[in-house]
Amino acid sequence: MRKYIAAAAALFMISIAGFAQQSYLAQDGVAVFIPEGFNPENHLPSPIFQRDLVPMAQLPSGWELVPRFSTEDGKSVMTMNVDDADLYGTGEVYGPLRRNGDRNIFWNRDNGAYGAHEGKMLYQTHPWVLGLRKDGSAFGIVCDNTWRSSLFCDSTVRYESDGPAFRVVVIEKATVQEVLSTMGELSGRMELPPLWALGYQQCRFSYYPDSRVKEIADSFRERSIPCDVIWMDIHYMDGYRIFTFDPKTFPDPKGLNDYLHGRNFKSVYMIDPGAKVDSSYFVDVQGLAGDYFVHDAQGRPFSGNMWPGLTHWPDFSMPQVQHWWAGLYKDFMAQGVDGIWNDVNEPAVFGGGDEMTMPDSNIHRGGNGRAAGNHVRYHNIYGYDMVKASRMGILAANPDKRPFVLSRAGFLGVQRYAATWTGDNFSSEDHMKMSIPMTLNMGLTLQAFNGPDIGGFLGDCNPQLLRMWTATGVYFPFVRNHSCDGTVNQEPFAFDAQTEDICRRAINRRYRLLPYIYTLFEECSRTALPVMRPVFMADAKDQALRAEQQVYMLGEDLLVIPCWAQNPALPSGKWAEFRMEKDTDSYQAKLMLRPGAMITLADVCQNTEEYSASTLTVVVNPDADGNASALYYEDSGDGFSYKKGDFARYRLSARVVKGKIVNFDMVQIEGERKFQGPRTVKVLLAGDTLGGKAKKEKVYTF
Ligand code: NBV
Repeated sequence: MRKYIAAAAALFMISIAGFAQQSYLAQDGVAVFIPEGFNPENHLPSPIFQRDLVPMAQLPSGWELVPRFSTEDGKSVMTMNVDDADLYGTGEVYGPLRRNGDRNIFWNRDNGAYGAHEGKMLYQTHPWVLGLRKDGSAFGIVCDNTWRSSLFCDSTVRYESDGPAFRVVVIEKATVQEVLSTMGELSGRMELPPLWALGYQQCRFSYYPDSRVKEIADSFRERSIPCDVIWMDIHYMDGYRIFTFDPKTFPDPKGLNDYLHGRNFKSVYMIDPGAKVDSSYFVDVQGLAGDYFVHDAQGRPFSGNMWPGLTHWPDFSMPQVQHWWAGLYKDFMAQGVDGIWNDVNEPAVFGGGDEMTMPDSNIHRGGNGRAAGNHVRYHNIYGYDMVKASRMGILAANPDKRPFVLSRAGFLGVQRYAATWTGDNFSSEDHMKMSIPMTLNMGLTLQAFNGPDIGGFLGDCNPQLLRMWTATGVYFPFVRNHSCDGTVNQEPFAFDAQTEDICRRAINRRYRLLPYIYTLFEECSRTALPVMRPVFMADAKDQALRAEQQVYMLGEDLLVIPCWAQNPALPSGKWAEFRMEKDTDSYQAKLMLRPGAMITLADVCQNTEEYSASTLTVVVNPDADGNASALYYEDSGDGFSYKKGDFARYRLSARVVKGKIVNFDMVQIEGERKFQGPRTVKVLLAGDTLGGKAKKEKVYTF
């Protein structure tokens, strides 16, 4: 750290009151601004950046975006003039895609139905603004600060913190894509998830006893509705004690997981952060013996109320607690558990004041270069630190498998450790529609792997809503239907036969699209480009696309237009509709393919264990010259051999002359994985309908 301060001082530049005391370039297009009074002990090492942002050079002259720092009413404030740029990102918030004129309050909060603070204070904190100028050039602003804070976006971006002076990092690039990939290099990207995590997932608070879990799983298979994962919410635990199973309702967890595995399902189990205060409970006993729990202002283990009653919360800021917590997963995962769901890790505390959390005066002791601090500093990274330890634990327990962790709370940088979902939404059309800008902005904040509770969590879903939401949501990165205790059942088969058919059709589409979606996830893990993207990314110069939030893109080739979208702004050019099935229904989204693109589909399967790439269907929309191309990625779907070359990236190319496919090729351009052929590839034009005998289909064998 000393090295860092000395080097920064050497590049001292601006001395005008209010502006940064020091500023420098850390790499091309990445500027760091350090205010007067900045004390690295209050902020570093940063949870956002993976490495020190040490000085490389002076800021180039004419550097446009410069923060102004001040102290107002005891708050540390940063303002920055961004003129008429359109603003995005800002993480998880209930509000429009285009963030101009809107605010975020950064204090991770349990916020059912987004009812408190008008949905501006949700479960996660991302002090990150992505800007797009009229000419298509772009920038990113990071306020490298964990303390309670707020953000207001307009022609001036204003960020206020309850903590001490913080540094600001500005990324300047020619495009949004470049800003995101630069930020991905600095902050880290989502790790490639296992293929099964991209399948359809079924959840409820809660499926219990274990016979009900089996019944749900069996229903999917009997009804031929594809599904990969069944989720276990808190009722599986023994009196809400984490890392235990209820002896009455889940007497044989290994047997249950074997049952699910036998039918090609995976299981994900909830683990909350709080441990029940109980002198005969091993987690509490170990936590007290090791002094692992968060302290109150008097230095005693803090206790408050949560599901199990009186509860202690691990102090995840401490390295020894990270290791202890990680170790708890060993025996748990050995029961055949496939994935972990870390909930209520804002942390939520029943009766914990207005914002339902711990007192500000609680103490987190830090370590590994992080100073001890109060809850105002550590609150927003509590969930982040928790899932970091969880990921470490499940990786240690199953070193040959890609970990899957879902977290409710998060902080910028958490994309390295966990996927997230958008918390406790409501079963309403409004929340269904709002899930699009929410998930898009999360993707523009590096948290690509996220999505809402499909069907809505709170309140009763109904057939109409489930049809629309499933048909809208199956293209999201994370696809899970989930609902609250006490609400009506909302599985795809919970209502009537028509609703079931519509949901099945939509979910079938998800499974057919897996080759394309998996290719996008792999791209995201290398480049940080989001899986689900706003349409303005198709054409950054087209101002009409800047606020469009009804329709969205999957990658850069596929446009999704939900059935309810009214007069959406669409990217120009000859995007071609392609029909996924002969007999369809009015709820399915309209899918359109970019000119010059092709999309790779698999046959419908019931789960990713059955997924096969030996028959692919490639849909082509040629450009004006008759050409189309695409990349397609495959690997073993789990494990880490892909990091050692066991993958294959193919370049697909096609040529269309006078409406006929005259040439198609599939060439491996990277990786050592060889497909155990032969592989059949059906190639057809976007105008043809899949599922029937396509008129102009050609079949190739590789
Ligand atoms: O564990 C129960 C729920 C869970 O189903 C939901 O998804 C979380 O967001 N959990 C919150 C605890 C409180 C729910 C009222």
